[in-house]
Amino acid sequence: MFKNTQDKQEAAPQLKDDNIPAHVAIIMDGNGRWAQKRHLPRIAGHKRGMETVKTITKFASDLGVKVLTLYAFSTENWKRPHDEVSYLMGLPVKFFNNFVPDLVKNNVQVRVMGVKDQLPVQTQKAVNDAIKDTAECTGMILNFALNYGSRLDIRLAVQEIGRQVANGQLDPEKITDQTIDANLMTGFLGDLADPDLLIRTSGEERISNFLLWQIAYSELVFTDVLWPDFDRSVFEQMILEYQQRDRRFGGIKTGK
Ligand code: V07
Repeated sequence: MFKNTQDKQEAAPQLKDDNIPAHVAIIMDGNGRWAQKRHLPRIAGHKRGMETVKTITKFASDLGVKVLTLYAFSTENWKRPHDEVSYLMGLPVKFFNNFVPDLVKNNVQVRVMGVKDQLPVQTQKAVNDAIKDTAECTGMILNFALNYGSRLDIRLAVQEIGRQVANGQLDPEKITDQTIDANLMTGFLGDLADPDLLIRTSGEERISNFLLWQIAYSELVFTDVLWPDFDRSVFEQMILEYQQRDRRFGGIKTGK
């Protein structure tokens, strides 16, 4: 009913804790716009955006979200100005230095999906260290999509399946949705691979090559709030919106 969730902020939301989306994916848009509005360089927005990652990670984990997938850098983002790209590539390093001890305290496990070998070596190291240092954590998975694109994800899966068919290891007639699920970059998430809720901030209402296969039945929720301004109360509003939707997966209501 309300598109702009800010309209609803005065009413204290009543979140139902038995219907928290297990997998939430977020397109963290609006960092550059947030900075430009303040006559700051775009990178100042990315810096603030990383603070938001910290707040929202803690909040999602406290709510009982099991997987939080964040679109940190797309395969198209290399087209941005060189200085911006190099600043962005430094963020996983900053993240590792400043946030990882807190994640361990909160039992949050870091995972990264995307093509890692095209990243600068220091970025790769920070990513691998964050994964390694949180590997024993058993709580929420904080899954960064980094140098990720969904068509690339699908193409790589098709190539792998094609190789198995060509080897004679796989009968093409036996290819199922599960075969495809298992070969996508979200395969390690098993039953949790498909987001229940996809959020995009900053007023754009596009998917922009994010998780195309995986969002087949996701609830899509958009907000005008820019990512650096996104906070607990906005996130709560988005989950409330999710809880008010009637999820049917193409069938009819099952009484849940
Ligand atoms: C990035 C901060 C959030 C706003 C959106 C874009 C900028 C966290 C990471 C990250 C990625 C992998 C990892 C640890 C941290 C990150 C990039 C940009 C490129 F293992 N935030 N963040 N990476 N932004």
